[in-house]
Amino acid sequence: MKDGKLKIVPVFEDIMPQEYIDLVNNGPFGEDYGVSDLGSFKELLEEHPLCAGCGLALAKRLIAASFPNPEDTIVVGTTGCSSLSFTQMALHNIHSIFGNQNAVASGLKRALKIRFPEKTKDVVVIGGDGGLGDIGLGMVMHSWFRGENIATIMLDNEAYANTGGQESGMSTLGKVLNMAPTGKKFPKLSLPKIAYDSGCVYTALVNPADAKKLGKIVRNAILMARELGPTYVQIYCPCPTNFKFKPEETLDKLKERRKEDYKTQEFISPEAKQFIERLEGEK
Ligand SMILES: Cc1ncc(C[n+]2csc(CCOP(=O)(O)OP(=O)(O)O)c2C)c(N)n1
Ligand code: SF4
Ligand SMILES: [Mg+2]
Repeated sequence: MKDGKLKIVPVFEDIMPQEYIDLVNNGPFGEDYGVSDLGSFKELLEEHPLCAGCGLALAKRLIAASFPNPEDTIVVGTTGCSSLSFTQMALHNIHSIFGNQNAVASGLKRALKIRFPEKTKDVVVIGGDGGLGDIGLGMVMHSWFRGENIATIMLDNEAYANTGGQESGMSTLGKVLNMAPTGKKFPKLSLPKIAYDSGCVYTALVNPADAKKLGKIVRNAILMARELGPTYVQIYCPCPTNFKFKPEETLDKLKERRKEDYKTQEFISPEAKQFIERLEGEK
């Protein structure tokens, strides 16, 4: 461990897999680490439970490489495939009941500010489209209305993947899924725009084919959430299992959608613009 901030609890030392020990010893903690450094250690242990070719695994690796301060970051997840691999990453993680994530994150952030006034602790929600865009949408939006200092990241696989493929608000118009045999009857929600209108100072739609851009967006969203207010990032995560394509085709799917409706796009408020200019000026 480089700076001693993240440690394996001594009684577990002799039963932890070597891969996890390597992650804690050689991970990004206390280092200036980014997407370009991916591959210098395993951000996500190989024995994770996500399917081969899962877009969530790719997005999570990129996100983990982009945290500005991983040792002082707490991820709040919620039920679904999106939450399955947090324990295979060296991240502080809370699992909340389905849909409650932004309420839990709001309370946690407020408590951390009181408990550690001299330190910066980032609270980042990472959840699926069903948890964030449907069932938890009320709590998500109220955290934005209240101006909570949290970043919210949606891993958008455009379906309820973990329960076998029901449509979500984020599924595209007409999409037929295992448990949506007649096709989606209304269009995909424009959540980045809704988030912007609901008080987020910065929102973005991200295609992981633009990996470096994803890194920058996630980092900026977390830094802005600290100082300015809520931020929202929506990342496309293709699901081979429910959308019935081969695991090795995931990158092709990303590139196809980048040409269509899933281009990386930012919605930047004037204060966020000033903030980004300040950050770039400090480099
Ligand atoms: C309160 C509640 N309602 C429903 C469920 C059943 N459930 C578990 S995962 C899931 C779908 C998750 O979809 P999404 O948030 O998009 O995550 P994904 O699995 O696609 O990553 C549902 C409906 C639950 N666990 N708890
Ligand atoms: S069902 Fe889809 S989203 Fe869930 S782990 Fe498998 S590929 Fe990933
Ligand atoms: Mg989903």
